[in-house]
Amino acid sequence: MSRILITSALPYINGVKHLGNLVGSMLPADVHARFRRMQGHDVLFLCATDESGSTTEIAALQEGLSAEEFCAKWHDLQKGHYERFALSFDHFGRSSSAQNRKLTQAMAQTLWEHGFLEERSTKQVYSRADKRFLPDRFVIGTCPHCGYENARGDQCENCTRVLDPPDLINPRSAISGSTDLEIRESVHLFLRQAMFADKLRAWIGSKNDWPQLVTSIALKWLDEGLQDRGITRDVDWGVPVNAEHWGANPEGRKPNAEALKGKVFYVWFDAPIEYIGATWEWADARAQKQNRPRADNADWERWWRAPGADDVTYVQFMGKDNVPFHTVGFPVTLFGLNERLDAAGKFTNANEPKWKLVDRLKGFNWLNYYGGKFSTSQKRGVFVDTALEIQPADVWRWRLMANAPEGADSAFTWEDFQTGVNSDLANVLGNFVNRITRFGAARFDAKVPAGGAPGAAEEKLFTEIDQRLAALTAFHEQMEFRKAAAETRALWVAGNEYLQVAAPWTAIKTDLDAAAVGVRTGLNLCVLFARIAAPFMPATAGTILAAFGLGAEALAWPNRPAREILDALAHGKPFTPPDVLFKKIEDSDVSVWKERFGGEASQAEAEHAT
Ligand code: B3M
Ligand code: ZN
Repeated sequence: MSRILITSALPYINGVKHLGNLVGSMLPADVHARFRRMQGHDVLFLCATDESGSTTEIAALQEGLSAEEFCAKWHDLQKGHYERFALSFDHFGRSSSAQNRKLTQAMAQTLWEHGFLEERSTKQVYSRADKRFLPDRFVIGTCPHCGYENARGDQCENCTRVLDPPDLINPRSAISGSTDLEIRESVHLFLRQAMFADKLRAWIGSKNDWPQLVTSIALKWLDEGLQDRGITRDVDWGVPVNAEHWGANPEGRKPNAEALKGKVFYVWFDAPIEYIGATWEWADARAQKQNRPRADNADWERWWRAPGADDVTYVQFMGKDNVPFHTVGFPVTLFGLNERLDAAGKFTNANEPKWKLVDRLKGFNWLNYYGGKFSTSQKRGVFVDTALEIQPADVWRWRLMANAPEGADSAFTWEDFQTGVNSDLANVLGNFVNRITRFGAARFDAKVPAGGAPGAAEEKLFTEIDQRLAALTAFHEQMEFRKAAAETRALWVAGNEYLQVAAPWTAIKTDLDAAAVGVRTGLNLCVLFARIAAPFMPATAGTILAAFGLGAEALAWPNRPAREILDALAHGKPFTPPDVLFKKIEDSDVSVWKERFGGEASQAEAEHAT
């Protein structure tokens, strides 16, 4: 047993997330967390809403709420959505928490004192019409790299390049649409990323289990020449810069607190720190349950700081656009806390407990809706609230993970959804459980039959199950989710094939012992199938186990030989056939849903969707 820290990229606070957001980080992180818990590891699984930044301010303006009100409202709504999707976070925090504010400010101070922050006078876009600076997403224009016309000032959604608002061609205000803009000078703090290029390259080079998608994005950033990044902004909403408390840097200079007054940290500076902030929030919440006012620092530092955290494996999940911030931005923050510049400007060890960096990083491509993007504005595609109005969470979880955009972008279509759900769930898993439990109830008095001994059909089954379980375990450990789903299904199929051969319904006419072995093996297969389904479909797993009087304690990952697994239920143990597990999706459902959520988009629509 080891300790595993799992984080999912933090969803932006604004609005309801779509299924592509879900399958690109939170859902696979949950599947992995559940799998690791079942293996008996000590898992801490965290997420939070990402609340700082221009996106929040813009969305709050549109809803006529203050940023605080907006965040409070949407945090609760999002938390509810994820609970209904059975995402098993140990804590779902907020990047605006007091804990994260303290951490962000303290870390910035340390980075300054270690010599890794610099003040620079910068050119910012100022809107005369809006009477304010327009950082990041407050400016929209044409991407100078790929020509995409709706690029936002912080990052081009089309080519994923990181931008600076003055880079945009034909800029306009995202608040008013005004093009009456000017460039003004403003002092900002810059994180001196460029000097970490060699350290980053060596660190990334040491990660030989990272997927190629992740490594190539990270190296592309380094190859393009790492830029220092501005980590402060001229806006009101966010973590305030409190430079008046900071000490001198290695050159003996204090920051110009006056010039930095009223600014906040950039969202991508404080958001990853919330992974640590959420750990602190979790520790505080737990302390309160134990009637302590707050946690000791050691309670959360044991997940993050050496030497206490040396046995922790830290795994991050995210969509591909987030990869640079996790392979370059956040690691530089942590490097900069762990080391310092000496007076001569050389790296030296900072004599503090070291912060832990990510060990394994899983990135995802995009899930598209038919040929185009999911689009909030055009109401195309399925969002996490409405999805649950038409199908249970487990069905979505299964289908999304079986079709996860892992090696490449993938597309959601209602036709695939129907085929996948009907064949994998209704016909294969659902039908198996239904058939064997009903037959067993009718002919063996709803008790696990005794009698008989495994024969040739069972021996063949044991061999196949042993091989496939080993493969499935490895796929989960490697976080190869499509392969894990395919192998899970292959195990269910193997069970169906076995029942065809063992055919207890035929055997019972001539050989009661053979029928007993077939039913007993089949019932034990139900339990096994529930356990391997559990990371994907926790509710269904619970329903199947409950049919055998088993609770959550039975949710251990199967790691014994099939011969034992498939004779584990006590002979004579009563069971109750569950109701039909999955309802078939009809063609008529598909037409209704296509009408409601949109179907194949025209080329023009697909190109303009955002
Ligand atoms: N909120 C971006 C996103 O949801 C961002 C992730 C932050 S992770 C620290 O795509
Ligand atoms: Zn672009």
